[in-house]
Amino acid sequence: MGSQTEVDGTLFFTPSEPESGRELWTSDGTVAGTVLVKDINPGPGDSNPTGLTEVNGWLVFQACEPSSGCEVWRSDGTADGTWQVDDVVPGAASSGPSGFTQSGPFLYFTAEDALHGREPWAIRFPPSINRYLPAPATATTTTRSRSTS
Ligand SMILES: [Ca+2]
Ligand SMILES: [Ca+2]
Repeated sequence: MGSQTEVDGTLFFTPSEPESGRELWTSDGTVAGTVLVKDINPGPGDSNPTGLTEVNGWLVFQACEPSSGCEVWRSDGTADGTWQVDDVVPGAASSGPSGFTQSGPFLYFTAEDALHGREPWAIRFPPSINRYLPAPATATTTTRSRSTS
């Protein structure tokens, strides 16, 4: 079980394995090309990726890990290219993002925080730039605002 989607001919799916738990995998259709992208929640705990959605040639999804909870992640199919887009509810609490859609420079989704409840959010993405930036840079190169529409 788990969700799956295809981005540029690459299949992403979320099997559960004893060593890594339920994590993001990718496959090009061959056995050798079927690999764990990243053990987002290190060890046997699940990151349980859900809501796998193609947005401008990369994958956006929700994943969970202990330090930040369940938040927005993206992947280009490599470990280095898989990182958390934003910790919408800072720290271990989860925003539970879902319903990812892309419109213009924005990624839209719904997320929940204590102040607003579940509401629409938008993150500005210049994908042609972000796609190739190393992970630590994302915190300073993405800006976030609540959707007003
Ligand atoms: Ca894991
Ligand atoms: Ca969080």
